[in-house]
Amino acid sequence: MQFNRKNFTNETLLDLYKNLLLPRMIEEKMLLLLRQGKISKWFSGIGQEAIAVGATMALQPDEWIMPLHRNLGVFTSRNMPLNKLFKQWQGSKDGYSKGRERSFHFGNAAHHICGMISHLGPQLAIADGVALAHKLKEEEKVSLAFTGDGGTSEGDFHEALNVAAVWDLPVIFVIENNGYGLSTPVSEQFRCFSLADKARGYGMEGIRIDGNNILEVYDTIKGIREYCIENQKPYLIECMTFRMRGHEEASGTKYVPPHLFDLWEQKDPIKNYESYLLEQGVLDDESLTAIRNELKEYIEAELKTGYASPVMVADTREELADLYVQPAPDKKAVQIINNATPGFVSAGPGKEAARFIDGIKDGLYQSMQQHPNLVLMGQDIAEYGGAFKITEGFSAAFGKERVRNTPICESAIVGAALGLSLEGYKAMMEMQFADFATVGFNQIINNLAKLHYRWGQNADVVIRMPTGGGVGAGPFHSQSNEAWFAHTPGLKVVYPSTPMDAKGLLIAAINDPNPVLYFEHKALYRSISGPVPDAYYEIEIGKARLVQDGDDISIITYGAGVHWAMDFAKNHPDISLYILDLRTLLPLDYAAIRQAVQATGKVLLLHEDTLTGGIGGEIAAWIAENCFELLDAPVIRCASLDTPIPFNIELEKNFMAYSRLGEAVDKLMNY
Ligand SMILES: Cc1ncc(C[n+]2csc(CCOP(=O)(O)OP(=O)(O)O)c2C)c(N)n1
Repeated sequence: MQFNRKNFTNETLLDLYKNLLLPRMIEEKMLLLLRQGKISKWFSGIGQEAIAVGATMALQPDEWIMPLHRNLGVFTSRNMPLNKLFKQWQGSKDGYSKGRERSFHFGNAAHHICGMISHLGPQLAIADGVALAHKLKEEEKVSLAFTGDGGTSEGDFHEALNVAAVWDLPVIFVIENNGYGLSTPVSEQFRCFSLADKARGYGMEGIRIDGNNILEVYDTIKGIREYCIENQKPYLIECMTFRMRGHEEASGTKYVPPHLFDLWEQKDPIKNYESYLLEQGVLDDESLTAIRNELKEYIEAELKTGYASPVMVADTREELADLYVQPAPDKKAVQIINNATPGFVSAGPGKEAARFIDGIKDGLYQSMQQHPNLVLMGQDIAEYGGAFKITEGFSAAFGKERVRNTPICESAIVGAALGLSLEGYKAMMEMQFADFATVGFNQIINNLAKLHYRWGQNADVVIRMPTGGGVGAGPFHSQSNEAWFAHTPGLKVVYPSTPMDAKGLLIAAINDPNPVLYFEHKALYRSISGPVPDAYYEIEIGKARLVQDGDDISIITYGAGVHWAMDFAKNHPDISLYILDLRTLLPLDYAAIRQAVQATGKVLLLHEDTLTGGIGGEIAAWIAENCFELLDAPVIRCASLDTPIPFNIELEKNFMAYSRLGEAVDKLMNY
């Protein structure tokens, strides 16, 4: 192995050596403890340490790194205390994730390390968001994300690199090519000769280097860091290496031809560098022994502290409370409108008859004025104004840096939104249609939703979801998919039905530092209107609205359902309907639901979403469990047919819940 010390001082060379040796020595110890059952899973990075260590040392300590499961060297080179790391690996309460996450699936903002989720590829786009934040703040910083050779086959790799290239982001993508996925060799993973060649396809620079040569890794990444900052461009680095152990300790290495271990043993990053330093006279036998002893002592002392963790006692209240970050107490200069009384709150000096779409637009516009750190992202949202023209005029008013057209890559944009949030931005993403959330699903469900619970970091992200049918748009532009998200702990799901709520709930969603999915029914955009105050105000998330009082039946609904119920009431003055608009689906307003049950003793749950697994089933179960004594009839659900939503207008009408509303009301009335 050829080393080139360039003009690095002895101190730098030694510093690199110590940082390289530490994760190896920790791992050797952990492998022992693993056999003793003291820790559970372990993903070995033995043989690959030069990449994690070299990359981390080449960056500034306040630049974000998105590591993976084999990157112990990132954590140690960022000087995370081993005792706490050890607590993390044991699943202790005082580890980095309060015992909620395993091995390396955690991050820590103080160390600028973003924790991975198991799915590997999602790390890459988060780095895009962080780099975008640096770009917007005109900071001289990069972000750096890791992937394995296997991970490069994921769509997330493609999306993240493409966005970084298109947006000229200073982000470094590091591929650790160790020849295998879990057991799958690279010959069964991709067809290109070199993964670095992929860079050219995205319009960025790429390079392949020896990942076992610490000086080469360190020096290359230092140089690339400067390039990325100076040129405001991303860079792809393929580091050739080899994994000397199995995918994880239980999986073995039978699939690897033995001669490869012999070959790569010769290329061991630590042994080779050690020999070089001895040869150069930077190290001698004595100093070598002293360093090893020093690290050994450090490890033993830290483990002793690490063992001294309190016994885990589960506290359900704390488990639930940690789903969300609490908003900062100084936040509330904003007026909160909470109309628990029937009808609308007075419109104030604002518009008397604004359309639903105007409410959304108003809320978004005022939020952009209130929060200079709010960035909007979505397909065609800049000059074109978005598919529904909600952001029309925004790019002229706030600039294209803050109102960003995106390539068609929902997953990367949700990831980028999270990255922006890590750097103190607020991000709003417009899904062009709620249906397309499927291709950003993983980032929403597994990253945004679980982040705070997993390692205490919030995701200050709103995703706007133009949803619903009634517009003859067929199965992929009409779905009601709110139940997917209402089922996911850690998200908030809001769904306004009036222009006034549309504005106030959007403002509240943007002010909320947690991830919020904001559903906006497309058929309501221009078909309904109502009062919208000019003021910058919030409608409180988690509070339902009593639309009208009544004695016969309580309809609990949301979105378009509210208007169906109101129309039905108008057309059937002989039936006295109590109508409750949920407004928020996660968390539900159980007090208001209980009141609705109490009011009439007969409950009809109405929603446009399909029946099976819809939110109505959940509420029905809650009522049965908690309000049984208040019921005079079984809870009835009126929902859309359990089919995809059809295109033909007659078929669509037949699909829709409203076509069976009269039937459902009759059934309850006659009970
Ligand atoms: C989306 C997804 N699919 C499959 C897996 C299971 N899995 C975990 S690691 C791994 C291999 C990853 O290979 P590579 O990216 O080359 O990284 P390495 O483990 O070799 O460092 C697989 C298949 C996963 N975690 N996520």
